[in-house]
Amino acid sequence: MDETLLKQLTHPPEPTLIPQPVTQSALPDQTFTLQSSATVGVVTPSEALDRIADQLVTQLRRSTGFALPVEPGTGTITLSADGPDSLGAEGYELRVESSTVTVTAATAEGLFRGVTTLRQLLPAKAEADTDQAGPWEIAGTEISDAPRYSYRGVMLDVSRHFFSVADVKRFIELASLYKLNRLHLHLSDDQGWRIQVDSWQELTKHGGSSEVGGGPAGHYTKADYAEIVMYAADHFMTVVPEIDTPGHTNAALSSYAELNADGEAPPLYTGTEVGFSSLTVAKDLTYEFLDDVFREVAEQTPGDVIHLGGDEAHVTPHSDYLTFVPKAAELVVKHGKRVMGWHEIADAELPAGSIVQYWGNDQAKDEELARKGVRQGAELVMSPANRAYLDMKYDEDSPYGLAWAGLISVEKAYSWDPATLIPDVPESAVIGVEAPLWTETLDDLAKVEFMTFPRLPGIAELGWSPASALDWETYKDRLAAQGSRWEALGVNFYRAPEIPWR
Ligand code: TNX
Repeated sequence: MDETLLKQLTHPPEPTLIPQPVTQSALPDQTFTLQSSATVGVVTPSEALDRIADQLVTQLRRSTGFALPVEPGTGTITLSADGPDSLGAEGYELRVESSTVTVTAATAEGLFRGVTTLRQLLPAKAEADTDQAGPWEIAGTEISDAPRYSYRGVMLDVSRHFFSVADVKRFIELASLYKLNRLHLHLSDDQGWRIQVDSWQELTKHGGSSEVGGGPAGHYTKADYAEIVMYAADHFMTVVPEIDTPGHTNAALSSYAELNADGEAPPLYTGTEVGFSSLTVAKDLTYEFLDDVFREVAEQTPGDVIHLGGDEAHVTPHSDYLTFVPKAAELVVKHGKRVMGWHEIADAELPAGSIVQYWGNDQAKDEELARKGVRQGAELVMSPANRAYLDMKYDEDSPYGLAWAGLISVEKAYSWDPATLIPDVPESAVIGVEAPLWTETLDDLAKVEFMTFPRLPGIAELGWSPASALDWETYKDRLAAQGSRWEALGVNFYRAPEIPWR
């Protein structure tokens, strides 16, 4: 038999990683096979490293049935966070040889990213939760990797429809498989208030009782939120909580009559219109309210950012809006956090260290607001609605989703460069990307998964991989290989016809 053909037949298929690593080369004559006798070694164990090892073996024990003991020092698979600082906070090196696998990083976070890569190198059935037959082969390879951007996020709107802690945890698990590191939770909107605030208890008692379509709704207690924050941290994702202001506030206004200009509480709202509500900019109580809310949210949030919304304040007079944003922002800063907001906030004066989230649709006025933010010294996170919005339909036949920003195919979601999308923005101003998932039309996790997969991995790659690695033709082949992983994980993904699924 011809030698290359023999090699193709005996060698496992080429690795198909998402996001594409910075460098990867094959070690052609080496194939690693995970055996029942394998061990996982942790060099210089610590709580964080032990947890990473534990997450890995917990999954691999399920699918392989192997014992996979975790031991200090080197093992068949060795995890080390003693690597050089030159790898950066999230960088790692991974080497797969005939008899060993080594993942090296400078930090626990970097090690976690490397282990994420290792999981993708294993056969897809390694992600299953029941015993599978081997062999568990990985083609020899050498990888050196680090992210392009520090902010790689996904947003879940838990206000329009409420999602349980278990749902959010599953969402975290799936997002972290693609090296995302921020979970933005849209915790309040017209349709529902979702986070407990002890000093304003009606927010959840009353304001948490509604959602789009009048379904069961709900809210997170402080214990629930702490559980989400910790689970995210265990997956090296930082929670960015959003309290949307001054618009998108009907649930709060309905909970407290005194927050309204006329002192009358509007009814709860279960529709899907936007832009009809506003906090009362001239009332002192508005800022006492936000002081309490931001303080309690800040206390429970280890991350350094609070998102104050700021979008679509259509019934707030613009001069009021320009008064409101700096005052609200000052309260966020007072409680020790950086301000993040949708790009409308850039028209107002922003405190140092602010982050502007661009959600425009190629319109000049939105791009100009992003530039105005940058001129003030703000950093930019890119969430262009016509590319990164996971709630837009894929095509006309999509069973749910919206279409106001257009139809977003898998190719369209992937084919843009965060650094150059907005003209005349210096590259250094862009700190990353985020894919928002609004849930007006999504009332369960299966629908959330359908809109998220397969588009989210593309946004994750835009956030991680170097611009030179971004290429739709090769990406769609790599994406095709993820399908069997999602089958093993039970993900309800959309089998988009543009992807050559295997
Ligand atoms: C616009 S994007 C909104 C949300 C909607 C979304 C639906 C943004 C900052 N505001 O209130 O849910 O469109 O796609």
